[in-house]
Order: sequence, then structure tokens, then C-alpha cells
Amino acid sequence: MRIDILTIFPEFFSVLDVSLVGKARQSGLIDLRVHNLRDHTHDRHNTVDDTPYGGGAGMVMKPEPWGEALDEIIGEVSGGAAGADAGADAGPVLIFPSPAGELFTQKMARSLAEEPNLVFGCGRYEGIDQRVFDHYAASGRVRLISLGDYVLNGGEVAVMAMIEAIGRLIPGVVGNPESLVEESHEDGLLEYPSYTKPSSWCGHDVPPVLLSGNHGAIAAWRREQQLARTRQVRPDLLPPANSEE
Ligand code: JQB
Repeated sequence: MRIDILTIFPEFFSVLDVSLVGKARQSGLIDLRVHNLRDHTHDRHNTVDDTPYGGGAGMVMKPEPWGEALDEIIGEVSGGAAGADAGADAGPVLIFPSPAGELFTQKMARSLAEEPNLVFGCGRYEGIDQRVFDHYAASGRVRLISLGDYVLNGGEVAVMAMIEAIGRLIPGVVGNPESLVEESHEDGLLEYPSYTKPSSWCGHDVPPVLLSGNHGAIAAWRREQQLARTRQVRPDLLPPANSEE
């Protein structure tokens, strides 16, 4: 998978050199390129923002640097096929983190993990001029996505979270694919509690069932724990019929 990131803070993304995503980049499973939006400005001060039409607090990101940078990236990854004239190649998915976007979910991560090309646009200030979204929406592949219902200062941290969630679903990135299915949210429930050695620590014992060797009993206990936890902290994840149990 090729991933392009557009940002005024390219140094943020040095963390993507380490851990699972870093290994996936080294092994060639992920081709990740970070671009500085300011490289697409043409004034002495490399201006990327301006005051909002209609007034109000803060600054808004100007459309021209975005247009120039996105056209260049889209041209590179798909030979230009991202506009209304896209042929067999539908072009990259253009993802803009935004507090006004649809909520990022595991389901979304799964479908984005199947794309050959993702482009992430990181806004700052009060966000990006709306016409940038409208212009590229012609490709039908623009997504405004929110990490959650809280306010960040820009898209960078959200993009890192999304890339981690998407990256680990790319075949070969996570060593043991079985570890993908057992985790929270893949089955719609929170995960069960995990324990390792020693079997007793600071007066806290590992639940005896886990030492029993009875795989049926262990599976049943884990499922009970998942349901109890989900009922207690995330009842919204349970189907309505089960939520009152
Ligand atoms: C600028 C962002 C998020 C991108 C995600 C999430 O856009 C704004 N509007 C009002 C106040 C502050 C901002 C700052 N801002 C670009 C930008 C915030 C994403 C963002 C996000 N994804 N919260 N905030 N879950």
C-alpha cells in the first residue's frame, strides 16, 4: 500500500519509522511518503493560511497550496486518474481528518486497508477552505473522518492513529493474523482481560479457570468477561435485545 501524507509538520511523522508500521515500511509492505505543504507555496513567507471570509476567530488554510500538492501526488500514484475522468483506476482515497467528519471505525479501517493508495491531508488552524473538499469530491473518493468527539489542534495525530489502525490490517504487517480477530471491536465486544506469569503477583491471583487446561471453560469464561465488560462500560456496542440483560 502506498500512503501519502500532506502536512505543515512533516517532523510529526518520524514516529512512523518505529514499531509495526516502521517494520512494514522497511519490508516494503507500506510505501509511506510525507510531504510538506509549504513546498507548494510561492510567496516569501510560505503562507498556508489566511483570515476567514465572513469573519470570525482564527485562520483558514488557503486552497492553492492544497490544490498544487494534491494534483502532484494524485498524478504520481495514479497517472492522474482521480478526477471525473478516472478510468479503470479510481485514484487514491483522499482522507481529511476533521472534527466534522464521520466517526472512524474498525469497519472503516478494514475497508481502507484494501485500498492501494491513501492520501491523508492534515489541516491546522480552523481547518481547510471548503472548496478543496468540493473540488476533489468530483473523484467520489474524498472522506472527512473524525477520530472522536473531542477537539484536536490539527489532523496529524488523527492520521497517525488511522495509519496504525489501517496498517496492522494489511496482510503481512501483523505477524500472527489470528491476533487480529481476537481483539476488541473485531467481534463487536470489548476484549477479555489478559494475564501472564507469574500466576500470583502482589496477592493478586490469575483466575483459576485460565490454569485449568479446560479450553471449553476458558472460552466460555472469556466470552462472559467480554459481555460483562461491554455491558458495564460500552452498552452502546451491544445489540438492543441484549442491552437490558
Ligand atoms: C484543524 C482539526 C481535527 C483536523 C479529527 C478530531 O478544525 C478545527 N475546528 C475547530 C477547532 C479546531 C480545529 C482544528 N483542526 C484541522 C483539524 C481538528 C482534525 C480533529 C479531529 N480527525 N478532533 N479534532 N477528532
